[in-house]
Parts: sequence; C-alpha cells; structure tokens
Amino acid sequence: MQKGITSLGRFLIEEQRKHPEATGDFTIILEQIAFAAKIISREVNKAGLINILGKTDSINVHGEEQQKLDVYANSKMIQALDHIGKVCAMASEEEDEVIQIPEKYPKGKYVVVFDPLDGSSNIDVNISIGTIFGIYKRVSEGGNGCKEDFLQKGRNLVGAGYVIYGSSTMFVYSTGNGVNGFTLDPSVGEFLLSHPNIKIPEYGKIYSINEANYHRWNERIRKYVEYIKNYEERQYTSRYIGSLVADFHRNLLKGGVFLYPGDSKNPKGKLRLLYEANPLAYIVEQAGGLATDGEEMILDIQPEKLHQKTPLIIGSRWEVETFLKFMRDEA
Ligand code: AHM
Ligand code: MG
Repeated sequence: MQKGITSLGRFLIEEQRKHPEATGDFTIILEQIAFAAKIISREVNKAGLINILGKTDSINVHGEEQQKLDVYANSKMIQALDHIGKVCAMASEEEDEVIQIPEKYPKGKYVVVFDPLDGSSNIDVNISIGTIFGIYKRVSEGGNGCKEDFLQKGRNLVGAGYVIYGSSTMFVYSTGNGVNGFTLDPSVGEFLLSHPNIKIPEYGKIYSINEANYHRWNERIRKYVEYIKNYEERQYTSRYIGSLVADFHRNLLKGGVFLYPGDSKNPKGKLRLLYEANPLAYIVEQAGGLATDGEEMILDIQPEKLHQKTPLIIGSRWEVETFLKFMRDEA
C-alpha cells in the first residue's frame, strides 16, 4: 500500500487490534454501513441523470412525502445490515416500527438506528445530503430486538457517525476514541483517511439557524441570536443550508453553532432524537463540542418514543454554553 494512505478498512482493523477483547462484530457493522454509503453515494450522484428523481406515492411515518432516493437509501441500509448476524433489529426515520431481522438470519448483540437520507428535500437542487447512524448494544435478551433496545439514552451509544454526499462523499465516525473522517476516492471505491482526529474549535464564527422562524421563537432564543449577531469580539456570519449533515459537518470543521430550537408551532423543533440528534451529539462530544436541547445534554435525554423530536443546539463549546446561560437567564 502507498505510504501515507490509510483506507477505512485498514483503520478499522487497526482500531480493533487495540481492543484484544473485541470480537470484530463492530468492525463488520461499520464496514457494512460504509458499503451501503458507497451504493447510496453512487445513486445520489446519478440522481440528476436518471429518472430516479421524483416522488413516490408513499407518505412516510411523519406524513411527509418520501422521495425515491429516501426509499432506496433506506432499503440499502437494511440490506447491508440484516444478514450479517451482528444486529438484532434496526430503526429508521423512514419506518414506523422497529425493523426486524429476517427469520433465516442469526441475530447479533447490536441494534442500529439511522436516518438513511437526511435533507432529502434538497436532492433535486443538488445540495449536499447525508446518512446518519448510531449503534447500541441491545438491552433485551436473545432473539429479536425490541423497542426497549432503542429507547436508550444517547450516552449508551457505542458508535455513531454520518456520511455526507457533498462535493466529495465523506464518512465520519466515532467509537468513543475521537472522531475520524474518510473521503471516498471514487477511482478505487474506498474511503481513505482524510481528517484524522477531528476536533471542533472551542468557538467559531458561524451560526446556523432558520431565521424565518424568528417570530415563533421565545424571547430567550431571540436574545441569544441577537447576542451572537452583535458579539463584538468576533464577527459572526450566518450559514444555513437546511441540510443537517451539511450544516453540522461545516460547523464541526470550522467551529460555530447549529440551532433548531422549539418554537410556538413546533415546541420540540423538527429533528428526531434517535436518528439525528443523538448520533451527531455523540460525534460533537467526541470532538470536544456540546449538544443540548436547552435544558439537558442531548445524550442524557431518556427517549420515550422511537420518533420523538427534540430541540437541538449543537456545536462549539463556547456557543452552546452561552446558549445555556441565556436559557437559564444567567447571561
Ligand atoms: P428530513 O429528515 O425530512 O430530511 O428533514 C430534516 C432536515 C434537516 O436536514 C435540516 O436541518 C432541517 O430539516 C431543515 O429544516 P427547515 O427547512 O425547517 O429549516
Ligand atoms: Mg432527517
């Protein structure tokens, strides 16, 4: 192998070797997710060319229109994970109930949650979209997994990550020992280590929020956003793509804060705790940042429902801590 190039496969093997007790189950799950990501990436890149774009007839569990690529990405994630014998159930933002492993396959000790294609309203305008995933150890005993395996706090995650389908496709993940990013080299079909040991800056210059919701925010949120805008020590700039993975990824690398707070119309905001907030909160904490719903840390929230929503304020430590001060009227 060319000196200096580390493939995701090699990186995973070397990480596994650091844990002599590891069975390799986890490595296989991550490799399978990366495989699904490559297939999804291929289709995302082709989306403008072939007639895969457009809407299906189905409406997802949130009453939203599903686009064909969401359905495709969802099925690729399931197919990548259902037969390997390492997973006992899955849960997807696109599916109402827990996804069971077909009877013919053995069940493993992990459960996987995912948002197969987040930001899908951006597909047909060529804006970056992403896949988000999280992995937990099951809490139920043997056989099929069940809902309680998924209603675990994000603190219990044993791994999480995301894939961004952008100007390049990147796979970013953590298993609790920092965050590493890999860029897909399409000429060899491999993810190569491009962003080792990612750390989010202590503070940044970017704030990301949908300001069209201003009139629905409460006074504290308004005051915080005004404060950031007028902060004298550094001039902030506003960046909002409306595609969570892309907004998050940029802020992770450059520093800053992403906010999707609750408002008078949607008291819990828009984003889902299990599929979106928890995996990204895990990544941001591993990178030295923070994620909160305004009251508690995202990873400490006890989920009650598979599809529950949560306000999400995530990013650099300074911006998130300052947000919490505004929420507690301490600012
Ligand atoms: P989706 O899961 O239906 O794709 O929606 C989630 C997306 C996120 O990617 C993004 O952060 C958010 O919705 C943007 O919402 P809004 O258009 O209300 O600002
Ligand atoms: Mg989503």
